[in-house]
Amino acid sequence: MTGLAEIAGIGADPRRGGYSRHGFDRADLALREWFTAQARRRGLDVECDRNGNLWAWWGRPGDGAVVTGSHLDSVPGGGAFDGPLGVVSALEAVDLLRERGFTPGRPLAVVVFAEEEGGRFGVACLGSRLLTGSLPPETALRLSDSDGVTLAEALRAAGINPTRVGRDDAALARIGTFVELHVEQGRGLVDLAAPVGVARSILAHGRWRLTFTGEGNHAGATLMVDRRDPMVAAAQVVVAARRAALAVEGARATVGRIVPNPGGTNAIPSTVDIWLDARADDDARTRAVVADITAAAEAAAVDEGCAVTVTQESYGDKVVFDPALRDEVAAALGGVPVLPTGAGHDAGILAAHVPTAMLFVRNPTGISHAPEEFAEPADCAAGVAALADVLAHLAR
Ligand code: HGY
Ligand code: MN
Ligand code: MN
Ligand code: MN
Repeated sequence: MTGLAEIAGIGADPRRGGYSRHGFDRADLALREWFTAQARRRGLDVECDRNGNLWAWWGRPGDGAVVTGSHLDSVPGGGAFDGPLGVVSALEAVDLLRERGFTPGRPLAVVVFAEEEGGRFGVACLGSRLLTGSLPPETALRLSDSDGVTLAEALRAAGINPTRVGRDDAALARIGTFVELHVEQGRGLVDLAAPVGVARSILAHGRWRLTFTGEGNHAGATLMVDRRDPMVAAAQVVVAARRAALAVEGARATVGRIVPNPGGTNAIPSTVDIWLDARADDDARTRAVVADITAAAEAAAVDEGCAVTVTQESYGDKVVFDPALRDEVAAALGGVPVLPTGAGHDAGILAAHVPTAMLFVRNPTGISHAPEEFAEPADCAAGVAALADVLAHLAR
């Protein structure tokens, strides 16, 4: 796709592989500039809302609009499609509708939500959570990145006034229907032999930080029996996460990030932060998995003479997309498959406020949040055509 090729050089991460593009960092700001230029080139009016989300309007902005889009940020070392495919497809769908001579009967906008992955400030879907009021602005503004830069500072540096961040009823009222196109992040559409599908639901999911505190000391001079090593306790969490998720049908638990302090090879750490991502089919199952892992963490801390604190950093209950809209969209596409997903999306946040639907494009690798994430050009084109059909149907 032309749009993906245009941004291929932005935020490439030679060390990790793939892309590292995080909210309001240098790569993200370049991507936001690229989007603004692309939208203006198409004669769309671009604005940045109070929460750093970008909107490009086809026609006059107004209430009850048909809105489509996704995000441009990535996980550390992520793929090229998660997020950007939805943004690029939205712009290309506008082109296609114009080629077809279509004029929207309702306002239509393309949106780019800020920091969807939480790769910099830790909270996923930051822009959509702030917009809908599901994250208090005072909590958000205090979030900081690994260099200690707060969200408030990052926003200010990007020219966004942090004192205006928070629930934006006017912006929300303008969304009549939201449709997000996204690369599929599993093998659902491969198994169904379909290039495009419609989302049914999103697993309940959240992130927790466990901080173990022990005693920093010398790796050579400290006898094994004298240690209070928080890394040993943290290691039990990795094993407990696997065991706890396997005990609950459909649950998933992942430790993808561990940060020891001070982080020297020849030093027993004084503290270890370890992040848990847990998901399951409903709130009760997810909470049960996390309770099980928390109990294991506490027992491991006691065994090692350490302390542990557990902090929920973000959470979203199970999302079931609007069944009437879902069926309408699937029917408008000639009866494409409807499938669930284990991945979170801004669409999942918006679904609690406005009728929301998602389109998935087949991913032959079944891999996501990794450089191998992929979609065939023909399937991307099918996604654009499907999105254009859906937008034409909704904005007729
Ligand atoms: O982590 C997720 O599920 C999403 O891709 N942000
Ligand atoms: Mn993602
Ligand atoms: Mn995504
Ligand atoms: Mn020494």
